Amino acid sequence: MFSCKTSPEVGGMGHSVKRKEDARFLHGKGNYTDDVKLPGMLSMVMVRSPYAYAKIKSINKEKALAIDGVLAVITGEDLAQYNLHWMPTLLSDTQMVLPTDTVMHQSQEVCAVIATDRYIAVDGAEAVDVQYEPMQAIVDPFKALDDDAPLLRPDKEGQKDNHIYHWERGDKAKTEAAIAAADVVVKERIHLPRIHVASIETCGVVASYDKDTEKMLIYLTSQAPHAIRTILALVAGHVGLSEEKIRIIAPDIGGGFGGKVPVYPGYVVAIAASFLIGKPVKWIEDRSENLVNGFARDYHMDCELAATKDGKIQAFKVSTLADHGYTDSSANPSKYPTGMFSICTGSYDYEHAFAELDAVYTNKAPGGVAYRCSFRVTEAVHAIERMVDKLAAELQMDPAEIRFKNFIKKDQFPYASPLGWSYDSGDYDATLKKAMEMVGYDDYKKEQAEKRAQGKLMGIGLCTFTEVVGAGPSKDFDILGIAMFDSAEIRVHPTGKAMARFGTKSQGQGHETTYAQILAEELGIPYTDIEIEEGDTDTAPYGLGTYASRSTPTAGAAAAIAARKLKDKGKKIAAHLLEVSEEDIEWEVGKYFVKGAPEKSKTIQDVAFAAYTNFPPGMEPGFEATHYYDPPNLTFPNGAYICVVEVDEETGAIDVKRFVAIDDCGNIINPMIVEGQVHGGLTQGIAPAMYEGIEYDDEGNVLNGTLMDYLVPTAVESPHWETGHTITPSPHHPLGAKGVAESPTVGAPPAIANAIIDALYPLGIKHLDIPITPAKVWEAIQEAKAKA
Ligand code: MCN
Ligand code: CUN
Repeated sequence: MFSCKTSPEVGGMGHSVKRKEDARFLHGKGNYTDDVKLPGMLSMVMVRSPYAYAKIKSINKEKALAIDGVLAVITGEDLAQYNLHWMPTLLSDTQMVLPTDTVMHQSQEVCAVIATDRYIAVDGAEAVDVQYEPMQAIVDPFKALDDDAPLLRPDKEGQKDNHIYHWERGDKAKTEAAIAAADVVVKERIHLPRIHVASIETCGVVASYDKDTEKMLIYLTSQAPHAIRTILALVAGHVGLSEEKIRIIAPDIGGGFGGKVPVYPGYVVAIAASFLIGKPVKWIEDRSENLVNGFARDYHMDCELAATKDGKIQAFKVSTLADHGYTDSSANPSKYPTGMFSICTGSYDYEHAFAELDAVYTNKAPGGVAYRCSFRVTEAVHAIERMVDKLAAELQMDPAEIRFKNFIKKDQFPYASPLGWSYDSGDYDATLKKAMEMVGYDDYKKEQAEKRAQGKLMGIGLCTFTEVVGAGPSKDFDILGIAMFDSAEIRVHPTGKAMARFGTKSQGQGHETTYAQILAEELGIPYTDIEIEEGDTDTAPYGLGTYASRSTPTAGAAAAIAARKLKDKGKKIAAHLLEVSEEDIEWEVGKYFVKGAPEKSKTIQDVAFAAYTNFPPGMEPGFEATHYYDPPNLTFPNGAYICVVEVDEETGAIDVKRFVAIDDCGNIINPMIVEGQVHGGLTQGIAPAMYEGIEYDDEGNVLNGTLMDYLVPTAVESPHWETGHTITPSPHHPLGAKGVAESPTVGAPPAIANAIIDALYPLGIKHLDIPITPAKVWEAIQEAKAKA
C-alpha cells in the first residue's frame, strides 16, 4: 500500500487535494481559444462539400465577395500558388488543405470565407456557388479493395489501388499451426465502429501575424503545441514562417480526447490567411463540423483464439481491415502505424500470436486515433476480451476461472509478450479478486442461475485488460520523426515559491494540481506555492504533448528528476549554511538537517533564499532545474472491470445494474483526480458500448451529424460507477506511477458487451458488435426466436 510522505498542507503524492484550476473554470474565468479577441480580428468560415466524392467543376466567389464585410474567399487554387494546398498528416500521408479538383468526403473543406465577423462570414459561405460533379463514393472498406473499385488517390505516386499499407507482428506459421492443432478454436469478426470524441469545446484557432516583427502568434486548441509548431515550420518555412517566429499558445482546452492532436485544414488556412492579410483570423468549428470531421476506431477484426479443452489459451490470431478514410492521418509513431494494437495478446500467458492489419482508403473523413484509445489499445483489448469470453462460453467455463487460469503471474514480470512488449509489472490475480469481492461475484452467479431458471435475461461481463502507456522511449517512438520524450523546468524563487513548466498540455486532466503535487512530494514546497504552466511554446520546454496517457509516465517523471537535481544542489547550499560537509547532510521532506543533530536544519525555503543571496563560493547562483525524460520503457497499467446487466426480452432494453472498476496504475499522485478520470473514462466506455456510432448511407452521407441523433450519454444514462484500485508500482518510473487516463475507456466496452451477450446466452446469441442498442438486442432476440 502507498502511504503519504507529506502532510495534507504540503499536499504531495497520495493526497486528494482539490484541483487548483477549478476555481477559474467554475467561476467562468477559463480562457479558451474562442475567448481570444484581438484588435481587428477577422472571422473565417468554411464552405463544405455536400458530397462524399465529387469533382469540383467551378467555384464562383462573386456573390460572396459582393456582401459587405466579406474580404476574401480562399480556394485550393489560391493556396496552390504558395504550394500550401496539401499538407503532411501525422503519419506521413498527405491531406488536402483545400481541394483544387476533387472532394473526398462529405463535409470536406472546399473553400474559406473571411469576413469582418462570423455572421457575415456564414452569409458569405452560403453565397459561394460551387458546382460539383458527384461520383459514386466508396463507403464499404471491403469493397474499396475490389478490382473494379475506382482509385481514390491517383495523386499519390505509385498508388495502384486503395490499399494503404500492410502491417504484421508475430509468427504467422507457428500461430496458424497451433490453431490448427488445438482442441478448441473460437472465431469472430468484431467491428469497432467509427465514433466521435464530441468534446464540449470544438476545434479552433486564432492566427495573428505581425508583419513588422514577422512573428506568427497562434492560439490553438492543441494537445501537442510544440510538435505542431515544428510541423508548421517544416511545412511553411519556405514562405518565411520559421520555427523561432512561430509562437503557439494552447490556452484552456474544453476536452481534447485525442481530437486535438492533429492539424486540421482550417488551422492551416487561418494561419495562411493571417500571414497574407496581416490581420488576426479566427476559425472555430461549429458542432456539426466537429462531429462529422475526424473519427476514432473503425477496425474490422477477424479473431481466432485457440485453447486446450480445459481452457488453457495457446494461440491468438487477428487480421484487421482498417478504414482510414481518404488519407491516413492517424496520430501514430512511424514505427507503429497501428499504434499499440500489438498489446492485443492481453493479460494472458501463451506462446503464439500473430496480428496483421491492412489499411484502406474510403470516401470518409480522416482520423482514427482518438477517443481515449491509448493509440489503439481500445481495439486490441476489445478483440482479446470478447474472444476470451467467447472461449469461456464455448467451454462452458466461468469467465473468471478461465482468466485466472491464463493470467500472467505476478512473478513473471517483466513479462515478454509474444508480440514484443516487455510488461513492466502487475498482479492480475489480485486485481480481479478485488473486483469480484467488491461486486459480490459468487452471489451474482447464483442469482443469474435462478433468473435463468425463471426465463429472465441477466448477464455478468468481465474485462481484465493490460494497457500500454507513456511513449517514448525515444528510440522507438516519434511523431513525424520528432522523438518522444517529455520535459519539466522548475524555477524556485528566492522566497521559496516556485514556477514549473512542462512540455505536455492538460485538457481537463488536472495537471496544474498533480504536477505541483509531484514537486511538493520531492521538494516539500507546498503544492499551493507552485504555479504550473503548460502550452506556450515560447516559454515551456520542448515536449511532445498530452495524449496516450503519457503525461505522468513522461513529464511526471521529468518533474521528479528535475526536482531531485534541485535537491542535490540544495544539499550543497545547506552544508554551506550549516557549516558542515555535504556528506553530513540528510534530507527529509522539506528540510535538510545535520546527521545526528536534527535540530540543526535548514528548510527548502531557507536554501532557496540562500541560492540567490548566500551560496557557496564558486557555485552558480539561482535555484532552477530542467529535465528531459526519455523513459526506458512504457508503463503497463491494468484493470479488472465487472458489469452486471439485465435485459428486457420484450423490448431489448438494457439495464446496467452494477459496474465495478478496479484499476492498477501504480503509485497514485492524486486519488480524487484519478477517480474523476476513471468516472469520465467509464462514461466514455459505455458510450461506444451502448450508444455512439457514426453512420453512413451508401452515398457516404453521414446520417447522424448532429447531437440530436448522435447519442452522447449524459449523467442520466450513466450507471453508478464503483471504483477501487490495487497498487503495483512501475519498477522503472521514478515515482512508481503509471498512466491511467485512458484505461477506463479501454476496459469498459468489452465488460459491457460481455455482460449483455452473457445475458442473451440462453437464447443462443453468441456475439453482437457495439454499439449494442436496445434495437439491436431486440432484433437479435427476434432472429434467435425465429431460428429456435
Ligand atoms: N494521475 C495520478 N496518478 C497516476 C496516474 C495519473 O494522479 N498514477 C493523474 C495525473 O497526474 C493527471 C491525470 O491523472 O492529472 C491523468 O494522467 P495520465 O494518466 O498521465 O494521462 P494524461 O495526463 O497524459 O492525459 C491524457 C489522457 C488522454 S490521452 C485522453 S484521450 C483524455 C484523458 O487523458 N482526454 C481527456 N482524460 C481526459 N480528461 C479530460 N477532462 N479531458 C480530456 O480531454
Ligand atoms: Cu487515443 S485519444 Mo488520447 O491518446 O489523446
